[in-house]
Amino acid sequence: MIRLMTCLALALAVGAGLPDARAQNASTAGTIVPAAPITFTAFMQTLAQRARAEGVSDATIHAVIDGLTYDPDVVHHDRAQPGVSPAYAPRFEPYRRTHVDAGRIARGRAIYAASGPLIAGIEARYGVPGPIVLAIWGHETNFGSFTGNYDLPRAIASLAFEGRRRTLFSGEFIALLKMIDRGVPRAKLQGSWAGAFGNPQFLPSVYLRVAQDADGDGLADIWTNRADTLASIANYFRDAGWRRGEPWGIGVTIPAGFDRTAMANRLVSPRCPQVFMRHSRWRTIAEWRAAGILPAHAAWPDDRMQATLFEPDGPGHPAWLLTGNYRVILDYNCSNYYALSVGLLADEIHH
Ligand SMILES: [Ca+2]
Repeated sequence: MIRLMTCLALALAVGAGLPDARAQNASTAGTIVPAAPITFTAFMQTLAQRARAEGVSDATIHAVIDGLTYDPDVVHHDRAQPGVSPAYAPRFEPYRRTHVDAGRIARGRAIYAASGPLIAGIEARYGVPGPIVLAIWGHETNFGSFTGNYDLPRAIASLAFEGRRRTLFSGEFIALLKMIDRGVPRAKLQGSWAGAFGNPQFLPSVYLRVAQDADGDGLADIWTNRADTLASIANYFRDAGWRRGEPWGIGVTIPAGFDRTAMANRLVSPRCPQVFMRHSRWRTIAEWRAAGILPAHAAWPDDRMQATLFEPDGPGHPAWLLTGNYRVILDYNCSNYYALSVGLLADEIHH
């Protein structure tokens, strides 16, 4: 899923009647929300109006919005999301054990072996390695084992109405209506409480932007069709800047006495700062070699490639040099452990 880990959960009163105090707070923060309380039904009419202005058909608008109700369960989940604390960094190793596990590796390898021509075609067309695409599928839904059973229009409308991320989810609701206009059957629109759906857990706007109809039957079916699913993930990666033929990263060993302070990154990223602050500054592979770093298993990539050093569990534990392609995995889901574990699962599938 393209998880939208916005940071600080606001301390808000619970209740389905909503907006007032929250709308005021959001207004002062510059978010576009109505100043006065508004009912769910009235709010849906504002979305209907916007959808109509953006060219969504009346038939779709009525079919989805008429009778749609607010789902307090979705908002309950949203509020239970943990905030991100810079001081709290759990260890990577337990995460790796549960995400790069024997079951996922075996299933990934089996699909890889059984889908040779399909994966070769996708690699040629999009320039993204099949194992990376499979590792995303494995992480998002365990290869389609769990894709979510919330009704998407209801979940997304409820998140939009609730107001914490109203601008985001209002846009996603309109995108969802456009999906129906584009021919996606209403019955397909099931997903997570957070509005992500299908094998790759896309949000509606992502579906509209990158989903692919690889088998040519007229529907980009990321729910049940393997070719469409894999091509859609690969297209996401190509779109996000994956560089053909380059690795995501490489496991390395660090020499005794290595000066980590000299390599510390002092830039603060505007996007996902807590994720990027854990990486060193960028150096070429040649520079890392010159500093005495050695590959742990694989051969060195091209000397001119840029990479950052990441030691998730600190000195004396496994270390990786991460390339620009690692940043593309972070674009899919901005979490170091997710991205590292996707890369490591891909390596296992490729073996
Ligand atoms: Ca298709």
